Amino acid sequence: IGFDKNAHPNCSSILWDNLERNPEKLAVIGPGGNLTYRELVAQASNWGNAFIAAGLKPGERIPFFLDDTPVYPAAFFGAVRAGFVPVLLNIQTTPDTLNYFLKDTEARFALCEAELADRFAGAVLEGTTLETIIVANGEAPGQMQITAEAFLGDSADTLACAETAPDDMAFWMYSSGSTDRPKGVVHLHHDMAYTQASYGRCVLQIGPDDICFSVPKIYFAYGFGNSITFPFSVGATTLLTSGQPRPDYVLEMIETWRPTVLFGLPTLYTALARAETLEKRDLSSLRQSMSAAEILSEDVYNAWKAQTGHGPTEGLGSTELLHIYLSNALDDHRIGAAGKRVPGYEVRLETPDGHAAASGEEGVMFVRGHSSAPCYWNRPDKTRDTMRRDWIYTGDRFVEKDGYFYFQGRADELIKVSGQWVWPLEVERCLNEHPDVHECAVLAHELPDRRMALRAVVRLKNSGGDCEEQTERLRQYVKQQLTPFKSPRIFEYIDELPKTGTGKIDRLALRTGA
Ligand code: 3SK
Repeated sequence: IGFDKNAHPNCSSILWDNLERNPEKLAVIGPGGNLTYRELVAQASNWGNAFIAAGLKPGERIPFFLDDTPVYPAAFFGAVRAGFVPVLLNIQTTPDTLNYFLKDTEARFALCEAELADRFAGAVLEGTTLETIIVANGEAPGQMQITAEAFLGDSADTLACAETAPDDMAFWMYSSGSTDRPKGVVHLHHDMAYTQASYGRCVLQIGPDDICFSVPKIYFAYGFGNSITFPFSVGATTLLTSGQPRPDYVLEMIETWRPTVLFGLPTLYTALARAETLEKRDLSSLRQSMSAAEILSEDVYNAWKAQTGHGPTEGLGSTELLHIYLSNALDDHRIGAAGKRVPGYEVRLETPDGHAAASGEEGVMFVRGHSSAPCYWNRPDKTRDTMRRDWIYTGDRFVEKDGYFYFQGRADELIKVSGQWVWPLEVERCLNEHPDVHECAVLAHELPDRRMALRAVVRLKNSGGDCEEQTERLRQYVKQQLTPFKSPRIFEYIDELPKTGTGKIDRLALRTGA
């Protein structure tokens, strides 16, 4: 892909380059306000200067506990240009984990959304080094809190770039494991530009006239690329919206702001495809839609295509690689596949005995590319497990056919039922094809005699009716489509499956009943 790492000593150039290229163009639009590139650079400079004036040291971390408003890119680019390290936190974090993040980052300054400012109190602050909480988009009533306006004061709206290098630490995100506490994923100054040179340029292909709308938030690596890296790299516009992305709200935002590219996850497309008002909505501004993280079901793909003229282009990435490394193409899509290798990334599948998997044979995926995080912060054990020389061990199992990769589940998710192994994903896919099922998750369930069984947690399209009959229908369906031992023993019905802050089904919450 012809990438020169040395041309990217500080990732703020992704924003600053627009000052010459198109200063009067809209960089950000949305309910939280519009900003031209000139205005956004000025605000980013205010933030960078204010952090310097507050006495932050080079490399010092600043946790961001922010929703998607113009403050996010302004404070992010100001911080990195001045040599500080934003830490992008999931705003749905529990108090206990927030306390852990604050301690892990050893931060003195944090930036938080006014609506969430009351979280920064009591046990959340215990044992941390926090001195100042800068509150954006509202009042700052709490202990140690100061409004963004007061913090920024009359700081200058030009900012010299700190002397950073391409391999210096630029920002962190946290990657959550299903059992362990989250790990701080360290990204370097050249990583954003690499995701643009690979996925951005080779797959996404947006241009300056595009308006990008990422429903997944900026704190999620996927949303970060969609809302910040890709639009700003080409002088396009990003639509930022805050609050819960309920389907009707998302549809209303599309009608109002007329984005050209939509980014979502399968859970979003499933909800949008089934929204009662969908057919009445004007979605004609959208010329492409992108999906990641999980595989879309065929009916949702087709429903979206029927409504917009295009199916969502699916890909798969990770926080460790910063963005997508497997993707379908805009004009060539295999339903059910995560896609092909994205140019700029090498991928390989390894069988359990350590050999390279042949085509059609299953293996665990390793990925290599110049946007990969070099380590997890302060976690040498986890770093050793995942960062193997310059390869990242993903823990995802795939089969490759004709260059397309088909996800088979996680390497650590196998469940033994009646002495035979079952991949929950296979059963979920089968149940999702049933016309009564909106979405579902299949989990391990330990019986009183210690044997394992399958438990399906199902959201039906229409609730009500006889539960036992419904269960029997679903049980028989799986038996016929797959094989009897793969049919879940236990069925539970639920109005809404819990989701993680990034929109994936929250298996941990389903497992622990949290
Ligand atoms: O889950 C994904 O597919 C993903 C995509 C882009 C960036 C980050 C992630 C986790």
